[in-house]
Amino acid sequence: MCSSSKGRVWGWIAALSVIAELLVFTAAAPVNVTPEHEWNVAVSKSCSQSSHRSSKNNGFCGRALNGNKTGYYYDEEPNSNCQHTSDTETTNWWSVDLGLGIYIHKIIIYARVTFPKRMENISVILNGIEYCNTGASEGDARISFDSPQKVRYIQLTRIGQDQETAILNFCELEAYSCNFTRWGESCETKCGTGCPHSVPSHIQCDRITGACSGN
Ligand SMILES: [Ca+2]
Repeated sequence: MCSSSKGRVWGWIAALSVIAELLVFTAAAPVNVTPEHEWNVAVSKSCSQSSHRSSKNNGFCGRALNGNKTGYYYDEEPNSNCQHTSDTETTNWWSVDLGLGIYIHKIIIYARVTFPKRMENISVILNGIEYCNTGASEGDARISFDSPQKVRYIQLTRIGQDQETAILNFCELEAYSCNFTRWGESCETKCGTGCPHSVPSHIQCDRITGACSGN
C-alpha cells in the first residue's frame, strides 16, 4: 500500500519507479502531526477524471472532495459521497488541483465500503511523477511522508483488464498540511503574530521557513 509502513508488498513496476522514495522511506519515520494542528487542504478543490458513471447516481469527481468520507455510493442525491469512473474503460484516472504548491505531510484515500478491492493497484502520482502504488492492499490507503512534500497536483490512475480491476471508485481523498497558525515539519511551531490570516490562510505562514506571506 502507499504508505511509509515497512514490509508491504509492492508491484515490481511500481517498486522500480519509486525506488528513490523507498530508500528515503527507510531512512526516517513519517511526519507525525497532532490532529488539531493540521487540516485537509484538498476539500472542495478543483478536480477532473477520465470518465464518470452515467447511471446509478453518476460518480462525479468532486464527490471525493466533498468533505464526507462516508464510504457509501448509493446515498440520495446530491449527497452521494463517492466518485466512480465508467464501467467500460480499462484505463481510468482522477485528479485534484490544490491550486498552488502546498507542503503536505499525509494523504488518506477512503475506500467504498462495499468494494474495498477497488483500492488495489492504484498509482498515486504527485506533480506528474508516480510516488507509490497501492499494490495488493485493499481498503483505505494512507501515504505518510518522511518530510513534507510540495504538491499541487495529485492524480490517481488505475489500469486493469476488466471493469473490476480498472474502475476508480473511492469516497474521499484528504491531503493534510499544517493549519494556518502552524509551521514546521510536524506543525510544531506557531506562526508569528504578524502573519495575516486571510484566504487561502494555509499559505499565510510558510511551512518550511515560518515566514509570513507577503512579508
Ligand atoms: Ca466524499
